[in-house]
Amino acid sequence: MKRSINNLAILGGTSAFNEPLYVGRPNIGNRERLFERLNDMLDRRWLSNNGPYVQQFEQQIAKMIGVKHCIALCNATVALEIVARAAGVTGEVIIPSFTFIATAHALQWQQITPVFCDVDPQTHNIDPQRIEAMITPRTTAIIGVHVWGQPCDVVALADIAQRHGLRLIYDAAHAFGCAHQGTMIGNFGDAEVFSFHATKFFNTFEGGAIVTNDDELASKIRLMQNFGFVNYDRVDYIGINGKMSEVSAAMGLTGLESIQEFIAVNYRNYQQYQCALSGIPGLRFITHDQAEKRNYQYIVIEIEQAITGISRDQLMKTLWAENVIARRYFYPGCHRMEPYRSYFPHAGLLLPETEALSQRTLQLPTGTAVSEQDISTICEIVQLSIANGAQIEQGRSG
Ligand code: T4K
Repeated sequence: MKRSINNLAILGGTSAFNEPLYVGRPNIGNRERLFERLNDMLDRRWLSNNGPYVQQFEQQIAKMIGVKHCIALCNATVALEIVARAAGVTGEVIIPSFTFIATAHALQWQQITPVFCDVDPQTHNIDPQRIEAMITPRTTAIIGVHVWGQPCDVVALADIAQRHGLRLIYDAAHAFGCAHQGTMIGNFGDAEVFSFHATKFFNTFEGGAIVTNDDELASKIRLMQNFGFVNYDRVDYIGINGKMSEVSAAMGLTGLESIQEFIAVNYRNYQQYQCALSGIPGLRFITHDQAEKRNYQYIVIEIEQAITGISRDQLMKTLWAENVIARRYFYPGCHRMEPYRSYFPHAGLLLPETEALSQRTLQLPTGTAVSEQDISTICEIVQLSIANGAQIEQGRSG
């Protein structure tokens, strides 16, 4: 229990947790089912290259999303690269800077220039009103990112893409299992990309998928992820090795059997955090539309130092001292990381909301590895830190 500021570890008290509590601890499904699958896989000696588990996994995801094609891949970063190439994307692509660096790197890795667009401070997603000013003759696509699983303004983005003849792709790394007005994420734009990395609420160790309703795009992607091979002796495109392994698909099939349970735990945690942290002046708790399907995999708060007296970074240090490894995704914004900061040293001038947002957001631990008691303690630390913000900033206990 942290009832007094003197108990805070940053001011000399004992850490609230003996072991670190992480953002993104993997959810693990039924181990016996996983081991059964792995045994079958070893018995049949089919470990990769479009094996039976990958095929089942793709079919189950396509069914769950209600989409025509799902191509399972080794991770979402390679998936973004493949989809960009398959969709004929070149030149410049408009993306938010408030995203994981992989969105930008996937483009730059192929000599495509990411052009950073500002975000809507309410939703944290790319602001459609700012996109058109960034379109140049070299622009070939927009990549929207459904940050924290909140869908982008898909109608406005589709309208801009259509009017300017641009490809529209979504980085849906955070949005597996989410929906927009009843339609599952995965059905928007030309294609959408999911991440099944270990830290996502649903994981395949490493993994990702491209989903699309476009037959031609799907068949190109399928060839490209396997070096471009049409058959043993014929290659039609420059391809890469983007394949998902059978081990990953076995984990995925097992995780799919528990996915509702993972979401239910995340939802319960979300409600507990919301209850404890809403109504605190200067703290904004990012809420989700509960009428829509959401995965609740990120607990996100914003800290307004002018009101709380404590900065986001000081609150993060205070939590780390307690062994709560809160994160500040996506600080400082892609445009402030290399190589982009050297390429576009003044990009920040066009990104005021991104710059401000990346100074005030913080993510707290959730998922099946975090207990109700853990969350109570984390919330107590946050409440206590904000109630004594100015003193903690000064390193004093009063
Ligand atoms: N687009 C977006 C919008 C994304 O957010 C991401 C990935 C991508 C694209 C690319 O997807 P992938 O190519 O990865 O499929 C993590 C993840 O590595 C990354 O996948 C994720 N987004 C990003 C938001 O977060 P970091 O920088 O937090 O570091 P990481 O993965 O080392 O681990 C974070 C914490 O999780 C660790 O401190 C401990 C804990 N952890 C991690 C692993 C891997 C565990 O407890 N167990 C584990 O097995 O990036």
